[in-house]
Parts: sequence; structure tokens; C-alpha cells
Amino acid sequence: MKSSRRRFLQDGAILTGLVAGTVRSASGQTPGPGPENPAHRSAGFVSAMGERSRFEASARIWSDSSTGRVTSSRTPLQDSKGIITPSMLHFERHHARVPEIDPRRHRLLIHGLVDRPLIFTVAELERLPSISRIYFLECSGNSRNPRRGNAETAQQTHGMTSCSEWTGVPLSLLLQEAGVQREASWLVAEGADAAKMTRSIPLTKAMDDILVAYGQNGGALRPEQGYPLRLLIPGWEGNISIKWLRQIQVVDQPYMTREETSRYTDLLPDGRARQFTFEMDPKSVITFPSGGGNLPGPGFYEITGLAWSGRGAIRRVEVSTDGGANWQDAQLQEPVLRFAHTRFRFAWKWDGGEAVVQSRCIDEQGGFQPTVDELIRVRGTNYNYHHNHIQAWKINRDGSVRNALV
Ligand SMILES: Nc1nc2c(c(=O)[nH]1)N[C@H]1C(S)=C(S)[C@@H](COP(=O)(O)O)O[C@H]1N2
Ligand SMILES: [Mo]
Repeated sequence: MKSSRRRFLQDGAILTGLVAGTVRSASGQTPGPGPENPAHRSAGFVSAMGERSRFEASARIWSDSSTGRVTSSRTPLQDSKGIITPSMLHFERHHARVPEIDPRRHRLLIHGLVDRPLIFTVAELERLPSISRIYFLECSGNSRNPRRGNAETAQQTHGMTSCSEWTGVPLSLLLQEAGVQREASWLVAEGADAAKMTRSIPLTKAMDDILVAYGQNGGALRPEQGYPLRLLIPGWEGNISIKWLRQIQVVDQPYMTREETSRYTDLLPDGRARQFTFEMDPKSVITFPSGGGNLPGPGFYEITGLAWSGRGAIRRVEVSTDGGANWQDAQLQEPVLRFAHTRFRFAWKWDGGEAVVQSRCIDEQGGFQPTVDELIRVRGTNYNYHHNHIQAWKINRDGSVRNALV
């Protein structure tokens, strides 16, 4: 697996004058006097909240809607470096608006088929034994059927996935405290936003790994991510990770809410629909080079991207630089975690000709990514959630990069 990179480095030549030659800069210029003395902030300047360098411009994007209501924004994957999404760049999706909740007034109610209904304040929850885990969160509407859109950049095509370290209390602990009754088999979770987002969740998943999260990347949840409390349901479609969580009812059947009947079902060619399609299928995307980007000239590049699966850990990522004729293993960067983004890297020398670069991943269950055509053949053209097709970026001779699928 590590072989492609190692072989590449042994071949040597490619890096000469770029990395190995410290005397020459990457563009082959001779060394100058180095950076001028930069301007400084005033002496003794410190700040209560750090800000990024003013030279950094990476930002979320959204599309203006005809109603004037913007309901989602996307993570700039093309700028991503490791596997963690900075909290301020986590994608956001809300069916109504983002509520401003005072944590001192917020409550979580657990009731229904339990021996002891419970009400928790946020402070009470934070006192309980907690855990931190790195998980991706992806909207099932991410990377839709490319034949139905005209998205050009990785942010537009795949920016509704993000990955954070989440901290919270295992939901199983709260349910044990409440005492789940024998006939219980599902939960119904509800948010405190204007949408009152409500979803049915199998009890088995709750007893396994669902978190009632209050922390994100070492701080409190962001308002957009559900402050002060949300469900974080590892590997499952983002919609079910209820934000601004205020109520969990333990029940004996799914409640067929709007989000699992009129929405978040997948229409098949024969007119039937898949329902409760919880797990996100294995997916990967090359983040560099990617659509809208530009390669300054022929030579060495590290192709890099992200892979993830709602069915477990990523086992393998393959990269093609010739439009899918040949595939080689990319290097997986540690840590490779279940239900988390995995960073892959692949050393490449661009010869300056037209090239199409693609990645495809395989997860621990053997799940893989189909081509767009294969997926459409099986699932039809109405199918638009859970589209885990192989993404392809075309590099033109002038170095410009565009989406090869639109
Ligand atoms: N209460 C509530 N929870 C919600 C939503 C919502 O509108 N209201 N949107 C859902 C959808 S569709 C997704 S994809 C995820 C997005 O989580 P994020 O905004 O933290 O990225 O939240 C889910 N949880
Ligand atoms: Mo979503």
C-alpha cells in the first residue's frame, strides 16, 4: 500500500530541485534574502479569541435560494489539510433557522417506554461520564447525481461532509438510567428549532454508539451544529443526528415522520422507495487537485483527498490518473478510524498533458464506489440521496482543473 510513494521516492529524480535541492526554490529561482521583516501587531498584543491569519480566505459557501431562505452551507474541502474540519468551517444544514439557545434554560427529556422518565440540564449532562470520538457527519444529499447538476468544485459537489472530534455522553448510559422497558425497540428524537426536526432511531444503534454531544473539537458545539446539545449518530445520514436536542421518546415502532416518509427516502426505477437508508455508503473525493483549481506547471504533485464510510473503517483507496485505465493504491494516513474521514495521499508527476484523476475506496465490509453509470443503471435517475459515485477531475493542458462528470 505504501509502495507507490516509496517507489516514487526511490526513483528519485522527480523531487530533485524541489525538495531535495534546498538551494533552489520550487520554481527554480535562486535564493533571495528571505522574507522582509514582516509588520507586527502592537507590542504585548494578545487576544481573548484567536483569529486566523488575514492572509487566509478559506470559507463556507451557500447558494442563494429563491425564497431568500438559505438552509445549508458547505465545507471548503479543497483547502482541507488533515482529517479534522475546523469548527468554523463545518458544513451546516438546517430546515428552519438556527435557534439561539441559552444552555441554562435548555432541558433534555427522556420519556416513553421507560421505568423512570428523566429531565437533564446541560450542566447535569456534562457531569456524567463522557467520551470523545472523531466522526464524520455527512448530509445524505451530499454529492448528488452529477448528471442533474452543474457543480464545479469539490466544495460544491462534496462539501456537505465534515469531520470533528465530538464529546458527549453515550446515549446508552442515559437510557440505562431511565430503564428501557421490554417492548421498546425505537426512539423518537426531537430538536428545539423551529423545524422541530424529528426522527425515529432503532434502539440497537442507541445502545451501540450514539452520543449526546455537547463538545466539538475541544470546545462547545457551534450554534450551527446544535448548541448546546445534539445527537451524533456515527456513520449514519446527517439528517438523523438531531441538533438542539430536547426530547427522546422511547417507543415500540418507527413513527414515520416527515423526514422518513416525504423526505430522506430514495425513489427507485420501479416506483418503490428505499426507506430508513441510515448508513452512508463508502465515498472518496480528491481534494487536490480538484475542480476550480489550477496546476502551475508540469512536475511533482501530491494528489490528496478524503475517504469515509458509514459501514466502518476505510481499508483501501485507489487512484487513477489516466481516466480509469489503471488504478494504484494511495497511501492511507494514520489515524484510519471507523466512521471518520481518512486522508489519502498519492505521489504523482504531471507531464503537462490532459489527465483525469479519480479516487475510489473500499471499506472494511468490502463496500466500494460505483461509477456514475453503474449507479444510475441500478438505482435510476430519480435516486439522488446516497450518491456515492466515483468523482473525476479533468486537468487541462493549461493546468486548469474542472469537474469531468458535468
Ligand atoms: N433539529 C434539527 N436537527 C437537524 C437538522 C435540522 O434542521 N434541525 N438538520 C439535519 C440535517 S438534514 C443534517 S445533514 C445535519 C447537519 O448537521 P450540521 O449542520 O451540524 O452539519 O443535521 C441534522 N439535524
Ligand atoms: Mo441533511
